[in-house]
Amino acid sequence: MTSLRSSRVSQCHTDVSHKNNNFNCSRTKPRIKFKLKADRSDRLCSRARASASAISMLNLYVIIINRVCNSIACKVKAVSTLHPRLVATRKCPCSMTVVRALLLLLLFFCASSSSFVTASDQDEVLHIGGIFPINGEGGWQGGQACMPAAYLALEDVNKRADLLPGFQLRLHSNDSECEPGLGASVMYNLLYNPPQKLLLLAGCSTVCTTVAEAAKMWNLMVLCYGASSPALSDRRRFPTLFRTHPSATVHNPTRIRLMKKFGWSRVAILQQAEEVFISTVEDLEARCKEAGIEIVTRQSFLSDPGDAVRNLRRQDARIIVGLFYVVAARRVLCDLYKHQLYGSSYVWFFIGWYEDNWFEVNLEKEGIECTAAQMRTAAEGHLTTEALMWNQNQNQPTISGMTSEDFRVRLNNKLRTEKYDIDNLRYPEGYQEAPLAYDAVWAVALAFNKTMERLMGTGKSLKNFTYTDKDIADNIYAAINSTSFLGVSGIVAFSSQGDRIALTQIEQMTEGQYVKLGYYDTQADNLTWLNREKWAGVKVPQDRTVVRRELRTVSLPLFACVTAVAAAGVCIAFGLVVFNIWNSHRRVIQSSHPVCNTIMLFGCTLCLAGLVALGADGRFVPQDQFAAVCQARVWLLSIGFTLAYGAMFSKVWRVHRFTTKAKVDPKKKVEPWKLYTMVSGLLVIDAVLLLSWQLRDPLRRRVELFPLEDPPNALDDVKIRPELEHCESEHNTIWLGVMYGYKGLVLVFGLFLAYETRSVKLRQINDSRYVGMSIYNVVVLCLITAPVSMVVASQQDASFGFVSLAVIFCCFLSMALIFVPKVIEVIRHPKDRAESKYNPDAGMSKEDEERYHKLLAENDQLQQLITAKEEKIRTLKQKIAERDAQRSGGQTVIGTTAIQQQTTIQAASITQDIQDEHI
Ligand code: ABU
Repeated sequence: MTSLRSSRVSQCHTDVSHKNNNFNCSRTKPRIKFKLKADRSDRLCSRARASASAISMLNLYVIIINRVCNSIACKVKAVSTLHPRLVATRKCPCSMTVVRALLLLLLFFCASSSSFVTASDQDEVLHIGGIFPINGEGGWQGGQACMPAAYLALEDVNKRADLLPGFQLRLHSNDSECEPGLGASVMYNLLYNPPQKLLLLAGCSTVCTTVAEAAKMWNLMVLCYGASSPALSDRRRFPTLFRTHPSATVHNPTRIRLMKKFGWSRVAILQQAEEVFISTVEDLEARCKEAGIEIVTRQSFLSDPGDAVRNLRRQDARIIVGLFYVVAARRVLCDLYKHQLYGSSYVWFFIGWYEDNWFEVNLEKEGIECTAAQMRTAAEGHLTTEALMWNQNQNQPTISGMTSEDFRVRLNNKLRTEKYDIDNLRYPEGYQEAPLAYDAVWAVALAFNKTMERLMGTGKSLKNFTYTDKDIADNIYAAINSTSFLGVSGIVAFSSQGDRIALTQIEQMTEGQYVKLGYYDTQADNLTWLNREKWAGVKVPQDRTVVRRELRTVSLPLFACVTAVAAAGVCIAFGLVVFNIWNSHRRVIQSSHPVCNTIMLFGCTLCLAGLVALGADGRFVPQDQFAAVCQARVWLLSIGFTLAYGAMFSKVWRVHRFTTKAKVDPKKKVEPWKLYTMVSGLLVIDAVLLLSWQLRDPLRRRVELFPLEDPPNALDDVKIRPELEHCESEHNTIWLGVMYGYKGLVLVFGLFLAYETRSVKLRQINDSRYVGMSIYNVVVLCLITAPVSMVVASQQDASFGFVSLAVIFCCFLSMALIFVPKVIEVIRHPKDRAESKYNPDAGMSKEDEERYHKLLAENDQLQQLITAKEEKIRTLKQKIAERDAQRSGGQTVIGTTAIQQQTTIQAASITQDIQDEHI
């Protein structure tokens, strides 16, 4: 594209407009109104020429002379214009003979030259057809510039005496609008209307495809000056096709080379649904695969690219190769502006043959909803790749004697006469390809020249070519195939597929202008890089969003707190085990089945240790050891639960058995083995289930992925992918169902037993009521925690916090309920005897308490009664003593003895009274 910018002119050529065709160029719009009556006029010319040759030249001259003389003699007006002095003369003067002779000579000369022209028109003109896309709505309307270029070439070729000597090349052309149907119609018109065409020029891939596919039926060569479709490189499908336009596949090695240069290995493709782009994409896909470049998505559209652009965004496409005609390109640009697929994170590869200002023209006409400024913004930074279509050596004379810059000047002049605003850089479509059209005509002339030489000895001539003449067609084919010359587009040569071999150039839109970045020679794999690229961001855009995986772990403070509390719980449990053993001789301990309590404590310890394992996630544990942590969690929590809860369960179970048996010896002891058997039974079931789970379907690390999140310091191309580790086996739900089912049953049954024995007191199991309370607590917490923890499983902190709280609460409460009363009792009554009188764990029932208080009250009454009787005895003794003192004398001794006996009898009688009362 930037070849437009190079403006060195070494030589100027006068513009000569073509004679046989009629162009009408509107002044207001640089759009060609194109009327061609060439076929009809040619037909008439041929007929005229044919009749002229049939009449005897001499007769013709005589007739003409006589007529002229008669006319002169009979005051014909026209003669007066020839010779004003004769106007006054009424009759032919004597000198009429001289005039007659002169006229005869003149007419002979004219007739001779006319006879020469007529012969030339009839026999020495080689006709070719031209199909130019000019006034269409979509596609490539490159005929706007290519047709004037072709006619320039025609003039130049026809001027060359050494080329097609004695022959003129004539072009019969019409507009195809880049519509294959219309193109076919133009072709049939060219073929079925005389004169015989020797070759067709065509432009626009869709039309070329149709024309070239049909032309082989007429043994007609087709030379495409503006068709890039890789599909045209199929020699079997298009055996008579050549093109000066390189195949669009020449861009693909360049694109791949650039992708490698910038380290892009993930690209997307957006294409218009046309064969030219489909076949280009197929080639690109194959090359990407070969180069290890992933094509993340391939989106295509017919006319509205909206959905396709949206999909690109959804797929997080960053490097996008866009293949579409320019009208569609404007729609794409507007859509990518709307969906913000531009800027520092995106790189678009567009086709390089759009005109320089393609993104800001025709917006209103085509109903584009973006402003020119928005289009400029969206277009900024995109890359283009294009085959070089102008000879890069601007001072190098080409086959026509012009340099490419001379050609540019001539073409510009010609386009100016057709009212294109070239001076304001408003170029018609196809300006880039104009050298290809120019060189195509030269290639035709050279090939015809060569064919003529070849046919010379065979008695055949090009002018005798018919659509059934395979021999001449083969000769033309061979001649084009071997054509090679330096044209204004560079070296013109054709590959075995009829393709043009070309260099590609890479450009970038920087501040609204195309800047040349470099060239790539596919054949030599040589990239010439000018280091002029500019990116909107600070660095080369990345080919994908950099996704940083971030493991969601349990928050450290929470884990630390839980670990500290769990450690404290473990210490307490060990302390209580020691307490249990230390005081094992005491009845309060003995009657509570200390081994069961120790098992319970051990279970609590395992559960608390399980909490540490539960919080030990990817922060502490390497991935390869995570499965072991998963197993540890399950084993610790499950076995811990079974031991702690099983111990309590077995106690309430025994109590229930005692209360439900018809006759139980109250003094009968509870055999400890029965309790241990219960715990062991539960433990065995647990172990069997866990072992089967572990062996058949072991727990593994499964990572749950969350939607992408923006990092705190949001960078365009970095996203956070949160992930959370889970312990799961293949049939996780089944195993969890079995485990929860089994433990749920034990919990519910324990709850039932605890409820049933809520007011039962057994001397043999003195703490059964506290155990019952503990069971209530565990059941309620477990039944809440299990489902809740499943619901919040994706929130690591909530889940861990909830489970930890439940386990800690259960363990601490159970230890407190079972051991605190015992500890208090032991502290209160450090001596065995005192403690044995009052058994706090036996729990004084209400009746006992009432009876006790009643006995105390009775005791008080009796004490009072004894005190009263003793007072009475003392009083009586005092009276007796006084009486004895009054009776002192002879009978003193006898009397004293009698009184003493009586007093003793009375006292005995009182004591008896008291005893009776007591009884
Ligand atoms: N460079 C113009 C190509 C047009 C086409 O292939 O249809």
